[in-house]
Parts: sequence; C-alpha cells; structure tokens
Amino acid sequence: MFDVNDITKGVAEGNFLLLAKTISQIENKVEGSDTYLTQLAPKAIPIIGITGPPGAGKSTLIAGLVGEWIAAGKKVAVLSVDPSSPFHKGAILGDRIRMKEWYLHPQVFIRSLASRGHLGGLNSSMIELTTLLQSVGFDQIIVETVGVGQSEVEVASLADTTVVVLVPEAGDEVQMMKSGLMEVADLFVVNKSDRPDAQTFIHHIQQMMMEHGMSEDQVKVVATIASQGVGIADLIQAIDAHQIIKTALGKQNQLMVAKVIQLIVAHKMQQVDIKKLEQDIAVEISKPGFNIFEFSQRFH
Ligand SMILES: Nc1nc2c(ncn2[C@@H]2O[C@H](COP(=O)(O)OP(=O)(O)OP(=O)(O)O)[C@@H](O)[C@H]2O)c(=O)[nH]1
Ligand SMILES: [Mg+2]
Repeated sequence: MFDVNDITKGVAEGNFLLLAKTISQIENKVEGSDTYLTQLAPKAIPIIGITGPPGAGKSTLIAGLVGEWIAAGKKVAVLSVDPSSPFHKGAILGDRIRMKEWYLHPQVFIRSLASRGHLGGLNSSMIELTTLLQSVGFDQIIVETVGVGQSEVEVASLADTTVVVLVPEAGDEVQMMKSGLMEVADLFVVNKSDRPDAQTFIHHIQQMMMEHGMSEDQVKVVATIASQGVGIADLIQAIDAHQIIKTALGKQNQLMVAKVIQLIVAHKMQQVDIKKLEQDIAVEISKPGFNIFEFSQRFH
C-alpha cells in the first residue's frame, strides 16, 4: 500500500498513478488494506451523488460541473459506477467521449468502477474509496450511478448531497415514484430542458413533492441543458446551499451511522462463503424439517 503523503503529492502534481493503484488494492482488499484504511485522515469534503435513469445526461452534467470547479482552481474526483448490465456495455466508452476534455486534465481524476455483482448495484468498496479521495487533496468528489434498482438508495446513504437527474419525458414521473427516487433526492435536476415539455414536467415534480410533504425550500428543482452548459451555475449554487442546510440540521451523524452499518454488514458478509452457502442450501433444502432460521443462525 502506498503512503498517503506520496499519493497526495501525486494528486497535487496531477499524477494519479499511485492513487489509481491504491484504489485497485482497496477494491481487491489486498492484505493490509484494513490497517491502511484506519490510518486515513479524511477532510470534510462533501460527496456529491449524481443518479438518475440511463441517458438522462448525468455524465454531460458532470463534465459541466467539473469545468466550473477546475476554473475555480479546484481538484475534482469523479467515480462512475458501471452497472455492468448488458444495456450498459457502452457506458464507459460513452463517458470517455462525454468527459474526454477532462480525462487528461491534471486537476481531474476520473475512474469507472464495476458494480462487481454487489447486491443493489454500487461497488462494494465505495465508502473506502470515497474516504480515500477525501484524504488525498481533492476539493470536490462526485459519484455517478445509474438509478436503476437499488443503486440510487445506496448512493443516498453514501453522498452528502444526492442529485437526481431526470428528463422531461412522458411516463417518467410514474417511473420516478416507483423507483423511490423521490425519497432519496436532496436536489432534482430536470435536464434536457431544451425539450418543449420541460416546464410541465417541472410542475409535475413540484406537485409530487408537495404530495410527499416536501416544499421547494427543502428540495430544489434545477432546470439544465447540460449539452449547452445551461443551468450548471444554478446547480452548483443549489449544491452549495444544500451543504449549508445539511450542516445546520446536523445530518452528518445520520449519514455516518448509515455508513458504519454498511461497513459492519459488509465485514460480516465477508466471513460468509456464498458459494458454499449455495451448495449447503441445495443439500439441506430437500431434507424434511429444513428451517430457514435454524440454518441462518449457524452464521450468527
Ligand atoms: N437535447 C439534450 N441532450 C442532452 C442534454 N444533456 C445530455 N444530452 C445528451 O444525452 C445523451 C446521454 O448523455 P449522458 O451524459 O451520457 O447521460 P448519462 O445519464 O450519463 O448516461 P448513462 O451514464 O449511460 O446512464 C448524450 O447524447 C448527450 O449528448 C441536454 O440538456 N439536452
Ligand atoms: Mg454516464
């Protein structure tokens, strides 16, 4: 494992080699990573989660945010989780094109991660990796996930600000309610606002928020046209405003509790050999008197 000071020095110089290697080591849980993680001293850099349906414009939006932030002299890290579904074969390549102007920029670190079959969709080392990024000199950290299945719920338990990106398309509002995006959003972005029905859609969201007992003071709706850079400044302002509200409400503790629970569960599950579990169940399930609780309690 590499010295955090050396990684920080690399990041400061725009050389991300040691950082990239360390990320792989943590992802692969190489010997010593547990101890390494205990030595990290993360700064209070907010993690911005950006989620939403496939193709909503998340990466284009992120490219815009990155542009604004580096112009302000900041260092930015972007982690995108590839849901590794057959629908997303081209996702990483697409992102490379979308964010190409930033791939080689010395102030920008971009890394695509596989979801690695983790239940729900996020990469199972996400807490570790974002904490590493908070420890080595970045000023802004973004996590992009496609909001399908559970991943948007997971990103909300990781991010300080969760931005849900939607597009004005018929039927989207129904889909949004179903997928639980309403519950996780700290901010809504209606991207592709160059489409004619954008205003109607924004009203739909606001209406739905009211039905959920939320006001626009609590959850802002920002209209953007990411492909033209329109609304990016508004989004940054809304993200910053949310950070201030969140701190004032003392919500950091809640997030910390959620993260610690995830780490404990992940650690416990590491001790379970899933393959063996499947084999054991295949044998036991056909036996008379098989009891799910008796079986599970063997792992307590
Ligand atoms: N008309 C219009 N097109 C946009 C806008 N923003 C992005 N796009 C286009 O929408 C397509 C998808 O954009 P991405 O940024 O890759 O979307 P994404 O949400 O990151 O996609 P996945 O990561 O695959 O889920 C691209 O062709 C963009 O050029 C916008 O505001 N208006
Ligand atoms: Mg993308």
